[in-house]
Amino acid sequence: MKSIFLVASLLTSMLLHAQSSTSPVRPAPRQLAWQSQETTAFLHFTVNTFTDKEWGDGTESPAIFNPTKLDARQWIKALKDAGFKMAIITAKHHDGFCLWPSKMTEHSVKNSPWKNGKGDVVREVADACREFGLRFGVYLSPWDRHEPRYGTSSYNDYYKSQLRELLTNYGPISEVWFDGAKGENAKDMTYDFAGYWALVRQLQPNAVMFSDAGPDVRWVGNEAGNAGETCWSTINTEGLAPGKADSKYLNRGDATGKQWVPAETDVSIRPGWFYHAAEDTKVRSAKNLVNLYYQSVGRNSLLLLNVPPNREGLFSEPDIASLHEFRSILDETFKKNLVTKQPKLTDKQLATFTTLPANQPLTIDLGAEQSFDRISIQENIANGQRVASGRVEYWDGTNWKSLQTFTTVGYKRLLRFPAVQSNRIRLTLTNTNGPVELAEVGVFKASAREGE
Ligand code: FUL
Repeated sequence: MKSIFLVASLLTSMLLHAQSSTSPVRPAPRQLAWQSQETTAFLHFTVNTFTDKEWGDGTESPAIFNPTKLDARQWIKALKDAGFKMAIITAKHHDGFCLWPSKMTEHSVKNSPWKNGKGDVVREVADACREFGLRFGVYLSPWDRHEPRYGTSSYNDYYKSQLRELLTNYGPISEVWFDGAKGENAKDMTYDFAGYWALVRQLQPNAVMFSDAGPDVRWVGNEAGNAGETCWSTINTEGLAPGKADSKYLNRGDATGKQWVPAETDVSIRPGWFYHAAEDTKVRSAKNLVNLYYQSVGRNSLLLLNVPPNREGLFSEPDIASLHEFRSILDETFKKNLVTKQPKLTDKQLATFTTLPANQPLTIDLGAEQSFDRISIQENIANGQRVASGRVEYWDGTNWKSLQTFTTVGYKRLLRFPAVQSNRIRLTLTNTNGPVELAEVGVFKASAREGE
C-alpha cells in the first residue's frame, strides 16, 4: 500500500512540476501595460500644502485651500516632456479633504475660496492628462481623519461612494492607489477591501490596483527608491493585507509566488511627499533621479516619482529643471544600442524573443571594438519571469573576461560597470525556471552627465 502511495505522490509531483515549468504565473494585460510605462508620477496636493504638514489631522478649514495660479496643464506638460506616462493625484489624503466636489461631504474644494468653490482639481488633472496623452490615476486614502463615520461600518459605504464618483466621472482611470497607512492612534476600522476592489473591477476593468500586497501591483517595501537587487514579480498574497506585509518580502518578491503582483517604487523628488518651501533647495538632482531609475526600472520595478505642486498650484522651477535633465540624460545614455545582427533582441518589442536555455551562452556581436558601461536585458514577461541568475562576460581579444553577475531580470535588468573596450559580449543565464524568452539586449555608453 505504502509504495502505491509513494508512486502516486511521485507522479503527482512530477505532473505539478511539468505544469509549473510550462505554465508559469503570467501578468494580466493591464499589468503588462502598466509595467511598460516605466516611469509614472505621483501628485501629492491637499490642505497640507498650505499648512506645511505631511499628515493633516482633518480639522483643517477648506478656507485655507487657495492655489491661486493652479495650472494642471503646467504639471502634466512638464511630466510629458520628462517622459512620464501616467499621473496619480491624491484625490483625498489622510486629512479627508477632497480635491473634487464630492457629493458625500462638505469637506472639499467646493467650500474653498479657490475658483469660488466651483473648482475641481481632479477634473483639471484628468483633462490635462488626456490632452497630453498621459494615463490618469487616483489615490483615495482609506484612512480618513475628518469623516465622522470613520471607525463604523458605514464608512465603507462612504468610501465606496467616493470611489464610485471618481471612477465614473473622470473618464478612463488607469491606476487606483490604496494606501495602507494608518496612524498609531487611529480609530479601529476594518476596511472592506474586497468590496472596494470589486467596484474598481466593475467600473474600470483596465485599471491596476495598488496596495501593499496588490491585487495588481505591490509596494516595493520602502520609500527610498530601492527595488530589491533580486526582484520577482510574483508573491504569495495569502496572509498579506494592506498595512500588514513584510517589507523585505515585498522588496524581493518570491520566486515561488503564485500571484503576479509586480513592485512599484514610490519615492519623492523632495524629502516630503507634500510641498514645503523649506525643501526648495533639497530637490533631487537629475543625476540622483537617474540613479533611482536604475534602482527601480532597472530592477524589474516601476518608478512612481512624486512631484508635489506648490501653494500657487504650480510645479516649482527646481523640480521642473531636474525632471527635464533626468529625461535628457536617460535619452542620451540609451540612444544608441551597440548590439548588431540581432534584430529580434533590438527591436524594442518584448513579443519578439529568442529562447535561451540555462547555461547555453549567447555571444552578442558589437560590430566593432566599442567602449561601453551599461547593459540592458529584458524578458518577454507576457509569458512569465524565468531568469534567476546570469552573468555577462566580454572578449578582451584573447579571453572571455567576467563583467558582471546578476540575479533576476523580468521586465528589465540594467547593469552598470566601469567602461570596457570590446567587440563582443557573452550572456549566460545560469539558473532559470524553464526556458527563457529573451526579448531585448542593449549595450550602451552612458551619458557623461550620469557621473560615475
Ligand atoms: C504613505 C502616506 O502616509 C504618505 O503620506 C504618502 O501618501 C505615501 C505615498 O504613502 O503611506
